[in-house]
Amino acid sequence: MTSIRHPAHEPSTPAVPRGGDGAIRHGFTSFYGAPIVEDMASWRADVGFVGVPFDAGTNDRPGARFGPAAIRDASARYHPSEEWRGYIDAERGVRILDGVSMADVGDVDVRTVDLLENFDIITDAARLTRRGCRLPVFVGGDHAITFPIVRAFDDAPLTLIQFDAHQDYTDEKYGVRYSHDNHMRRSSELPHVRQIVQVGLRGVLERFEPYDAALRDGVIIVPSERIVRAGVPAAMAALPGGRGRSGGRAYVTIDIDVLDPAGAPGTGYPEPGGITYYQLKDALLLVAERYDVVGFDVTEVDPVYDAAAVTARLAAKLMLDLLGAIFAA
Ligand SMILES: [Mn+2]
Repeated sequence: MTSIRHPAHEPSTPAVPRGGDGAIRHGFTSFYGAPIVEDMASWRADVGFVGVPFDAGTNDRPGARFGPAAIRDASARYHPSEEWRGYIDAERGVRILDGVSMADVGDVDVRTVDLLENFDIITDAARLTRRGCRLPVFVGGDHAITFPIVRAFDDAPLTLIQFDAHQDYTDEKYGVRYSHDNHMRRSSELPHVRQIVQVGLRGVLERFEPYDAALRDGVIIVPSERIVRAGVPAAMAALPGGRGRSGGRAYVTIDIDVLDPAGAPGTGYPEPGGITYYQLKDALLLVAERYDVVGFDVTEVDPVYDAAAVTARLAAKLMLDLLGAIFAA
């Protein structure tokens, strides 16, 4: 009987228990198979992933709390082999993330407590994560999480760039001020948020106040249809900043519903229309070229409404695309 054995008996992933090289790997998933952080005081990595399994800010269809688990699972087949030498972007013929180290920090310790108490926990988790890595990546969760995350980036001014079908700029509705429909307005009130850019807006708005307020506040709006009709470079010409990242620091927040729900059905608020995966990828790469991206999040992936896990897989791929552009030489 012949035994089939890996020639060098090398581990297929760094997620291996001590002594298990080449024979045993961890059965639990981490983002992209990245090593799991075991000591918050001593870890260091270029990229730190943290899940935010929170959807108490959703006002219609819940389930985004399962987003981190679904995206971890979907990302497992994207783990880089060959000693973390990154990947080859097969479409552009370039190597990405070569030598860039990644770690999975874990999930924010969301609890059955008051909404604002959970926000404080999320902000604390974001600050802790920032300490160990150059670029933290937050995986939601509903979009309400972006405000407590952005709060943790208060050491210097930044531009907040949002990809979303919806503005999420409502000040207050029925006394609610902190849902996934309010977070951009709350972030706009933070002194370190100097400019807001909203990409992908579409649909109809029943209330005029949020839209008018955004215009009054100098928010730059790039509607979805402009991207579809004019193309990404022309539509994104409205953004300040140019090559060489002269736009300064930016935090990027991606609501997966910016995409056409035909291609990304797994989300709580599907909105007809929207952009394609390639258009979003191009727009993200353009942002990474013009700005110094200091962190980003992906929100509103909801496996409860997903079909064949395509939305989670898409999110996992987009995160790699954006990381590749951020760490491009
Ligand atoms: Mn949103």
